[in-house]
Amino acid sequence: MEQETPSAIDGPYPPRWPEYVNGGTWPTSHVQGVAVDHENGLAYWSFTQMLVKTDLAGNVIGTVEGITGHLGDIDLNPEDGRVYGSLEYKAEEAFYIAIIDVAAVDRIGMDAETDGVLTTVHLAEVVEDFTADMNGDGVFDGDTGDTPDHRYGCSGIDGVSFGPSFGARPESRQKLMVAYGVYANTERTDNDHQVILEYDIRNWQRYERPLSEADPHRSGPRRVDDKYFVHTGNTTYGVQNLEYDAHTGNWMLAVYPGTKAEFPNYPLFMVDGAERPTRGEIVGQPEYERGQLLSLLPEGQHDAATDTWGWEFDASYGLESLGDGYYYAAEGRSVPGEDRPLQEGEIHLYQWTGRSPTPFDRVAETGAP
Ligand SMILES: [Ca+2]
Ligand SMILES: [Ca+2]
Ligand SMILES: [Ca+2]
Repeated sequence: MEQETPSAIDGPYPPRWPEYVNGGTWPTSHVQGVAVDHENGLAYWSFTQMLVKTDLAGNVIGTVEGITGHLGDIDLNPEDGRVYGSLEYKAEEAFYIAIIDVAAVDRIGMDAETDGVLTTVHLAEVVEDFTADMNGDGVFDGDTGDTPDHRYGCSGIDGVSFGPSFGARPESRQKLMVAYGVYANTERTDNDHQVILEYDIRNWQRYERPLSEADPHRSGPRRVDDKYFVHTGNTTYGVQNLEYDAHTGNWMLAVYPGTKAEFPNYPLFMVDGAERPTRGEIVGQPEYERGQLLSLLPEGQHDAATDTWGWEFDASYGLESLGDGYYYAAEGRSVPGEDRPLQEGEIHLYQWTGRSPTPFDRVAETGAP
């Protein structure tokens, strides 16, 4: 009989993924996203102002620090081995995809601007929607949800994931999908969609520039390759984690639940990746508008009044599909530090069940903690 070897890391059973990985405690905001390098047994953690690289035992290999903006969700691009994450500078009206050459991250305390491991590509589409003066009073109200401004309620960007274009075959060219943040606001009807931008990044090298927080650059694609809308009801800051799951073929959208009483306000939504977008009305806009619409996977829980499908599972701090129906979901918390509270991040292993209302089972942890 053949023996399982430890290198069979993605074997279906028993799982070779550690049930638990600790990403450390850091003087930052909470963990925003996690990406795992399947081949090399590495994990990357976005801690809002810092990127942390660990092995799957939780040993810290290096960090990229000094980010004053908001580093959100991240994903690993299997084509070039680099980590791509959303990076916001709202006051400067600058929105980037940060691209981190993680192979070169080999020590704690590397600088995001000066150590040559991080480049940025600016997304003009986000600026247009974020800064839209929707009530036409000649004033853009800035970084607040308490306004009719910001088209679709756009607060910036957070969830990112590589995956096939919606309706395309799973093995087709991988696109970078970037989801909007959306302010919570119960007073308007034009903020009930998740908005996802699609980019083909094959030619992005010409746009990449070092990060300069003092002098934010605008180098990036002028136009988005495609733009999609998913009617979920308003959420609190939009898609926190976006993840394409090759095992089910679904796109997973983890959110902080919305606050509109008329919606079910689920924390997790799914879109069937095999389904083609349809062109139709983006409902609720101040003026009639059409766009590429995605529909929610008709599984899990259903709210008949709003025809909304969704699931019970909190993956707002991180969700990584490992393949073969295994996933890591992140948790984070404030812990006391010497001078100030620190943020601890960790990931736990889950297995797909597809059951409603919670489609994942946590894989039992054999050891501590
Ligand atoms: Ca205005
Ligand atoms: Ca986030
Ligand atoms: Ca992601």
